[in-house]
Amino acid sequence: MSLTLLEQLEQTPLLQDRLCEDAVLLRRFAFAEASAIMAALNTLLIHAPLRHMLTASGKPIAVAMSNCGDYGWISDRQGYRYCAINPQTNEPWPKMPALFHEIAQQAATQAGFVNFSPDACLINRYVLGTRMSLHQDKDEQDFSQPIVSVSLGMPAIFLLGGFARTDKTQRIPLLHGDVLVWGGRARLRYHGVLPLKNDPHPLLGRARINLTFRKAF
Ligand code: MD3
Ligand code: FE
Repeated sequence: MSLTLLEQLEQTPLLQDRLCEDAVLLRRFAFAEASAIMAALNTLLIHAPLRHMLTASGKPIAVAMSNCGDYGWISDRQGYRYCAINPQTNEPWPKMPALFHEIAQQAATQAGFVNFSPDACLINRYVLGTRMSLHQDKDEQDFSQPIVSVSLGMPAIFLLGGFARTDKTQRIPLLHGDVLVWGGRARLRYHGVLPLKNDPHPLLGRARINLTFRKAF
């Protein structure tokens, strides 16, 4: 019996992959905690529902988003920024579950970034066809702090670029439970996600969730 590349990756145990200087892919790092993460997520999303925020030009963002933690990343006609209040509910964002903080901190440590204490967790939901175009994450105060991302549900092809938008990109499949850590020299690399293909996941169905942990301030 032969397996597809994705099936082979699915069966790969914990594997650490250096993507470029200061970027580490921890395959399956959050796999065992995935159902606990989803349970905590479903509860907090009741209080801060996923929605399509608007860009400064007034267009809705394709990825549905929410946040937990002390600060949340928001976009509206005024632009992008971190905010302690959810403008949709006028309430603070739900508390970051201890499990989330723990996984992010352990992943950062594993990748060589000790004492990472994220104050913001952006929750991204992708459905069929949803993509995220190439961008840099530069709304945080201190670029010496890493970013940790946790992928759940349907697989996605992640685009890893360089320091200019037009630099050539590498394609990296991200699977359920995979964790990425970006710091140091990789922190301001361009990156994005190709349109999601139909490959329903047993736990999440036709959706992909990505959590990004940051220190906003
Ligand atoms: C590389 N999210 O929310 S996670 C984002 O899959 C974002 O939802 C994507 O890009 C997603 O901003 C990609 C991987 C990631 C996150 C942050 C990075 C890669 C990064 C910061 C710098 C360089
Ligand atoms: Fe990003």
